[in-house]
Amino acid sequence: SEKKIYLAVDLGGGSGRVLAGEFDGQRIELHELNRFENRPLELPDGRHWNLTGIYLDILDGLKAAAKKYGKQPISVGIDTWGVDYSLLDKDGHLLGLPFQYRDPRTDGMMDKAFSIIPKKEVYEATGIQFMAFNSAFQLLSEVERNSPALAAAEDILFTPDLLGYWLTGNKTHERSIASTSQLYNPNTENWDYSLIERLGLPKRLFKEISDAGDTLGELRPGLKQHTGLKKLKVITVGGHDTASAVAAVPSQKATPAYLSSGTWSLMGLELPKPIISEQSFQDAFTNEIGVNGSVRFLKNICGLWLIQESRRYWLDHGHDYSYADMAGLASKVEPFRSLVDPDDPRFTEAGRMPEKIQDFCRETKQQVPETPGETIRCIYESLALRYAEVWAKLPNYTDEAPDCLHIVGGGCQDKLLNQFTANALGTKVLAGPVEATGLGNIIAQMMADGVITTLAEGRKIVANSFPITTYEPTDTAAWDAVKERFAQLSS
Ligand code: LRH
Repeated sequence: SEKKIYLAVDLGGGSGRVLAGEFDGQRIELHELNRFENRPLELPDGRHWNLTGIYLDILDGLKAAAKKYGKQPISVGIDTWGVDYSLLDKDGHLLGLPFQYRDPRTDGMMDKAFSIIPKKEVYEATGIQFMAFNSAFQLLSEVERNSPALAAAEDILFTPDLLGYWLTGNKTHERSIASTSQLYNPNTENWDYSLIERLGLPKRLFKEISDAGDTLGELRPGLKQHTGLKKLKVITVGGHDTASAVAAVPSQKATPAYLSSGTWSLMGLELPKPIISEQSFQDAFTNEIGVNGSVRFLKNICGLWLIQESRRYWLDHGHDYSYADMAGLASKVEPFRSLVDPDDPRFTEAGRMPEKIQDFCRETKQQVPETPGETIRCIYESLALRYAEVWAKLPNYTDEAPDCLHIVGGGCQDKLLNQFTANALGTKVLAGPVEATGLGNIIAQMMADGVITTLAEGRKIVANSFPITTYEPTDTAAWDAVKERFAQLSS
């Protein structure tokens, strides 16, 4: 019988891709139709996303789909990084290029927000970990500077919603991406209008929320012509990339433990209901919404951003290291020479990464990493130790204490980091699939198409379709011995 073809647009902070998933009734095979860099735009007014360029890259991917599959593709879904949004006027015109979450316009905005509404209350309403770049604080910065765009706006569309609008002409807020805003209440399952009003944000922007699996619309007629696709449904999927990644975690457990590894490391549990408690507040856990109504109870950890930015720095200084080169250099360095707190705020901003790591080590009276190998080893070990800290807290939030960690996403190709993670956790690590985000995007479309009915079925198909590599912990005593030293760094 004919295969069913689903298309996935998956945009990460560093790169984007358009994928085709071919489903033969048992297994999914993935094909890459287009892959492109997502390069930040530095303009006089700040850091933006080049979304119109990305839109053209997406159309190129759709063209490639038409060429490869003719009339076959059933639908497409779009997922992107979280929190960023675009403002549109009453006629659907874009009011300026969207800002990037790493733009410093949010400096001081959390404190400003907490002077209006106590921190604890914001957490009780949203269950979201406080990150300076959450949409709530980006929007507050627009209020503070009397942004003309905000005054003229009739709609706010998060990145996957904006691209969906450009493809179909229809606007929506998809739930998983809405939940990254820190304006969504996971208990009432709606926008928190009281929070929105108290922050002085225009209530009119926040409209009806749709769910993964809903149909957004058909590809606009002009785009059918342009791409050569005769028909194509656009489905709202887990629009937040992390929601899509978690949807494809190849586990059959009720509350699987995962690490979605890319620019960020998102580590946590999938839970049936939000947990917003004194303890989750103290531990700073987030409750984002998953596909199929689940809750992604997780922590944002600064992830491979540390590596990506170091690589970019060395490239600017004339050295082009591949990821394999970097792992090779790191493996030759003596263990636990220098450690950093990966979540130290200085690392969030772009630039000077190896120098900032040196500064941190100097200030904390450690050996200062001088070579790329020493720097990379420091990053890997520090990340693994941070994962272990978060891991240790997870059993407090589930009856089914996790006995293995699934690492999914691009970062799971990093064998040395996988092994370090198993060692630091003292637990088995299962690595794969690499393209979990694209697969979770496709699973939501398969549910919309009626070929599967539950997430569990989708996960089984993923597990049957892609290799998973197991890492058993080794050397755990040596890792346990540095945990105290590491804990001192993050106070
Ligand atoms: C990962 C991610 C993460 C968000 C961050 C802004 O790509 O979506 O879940 O917190 O980007």
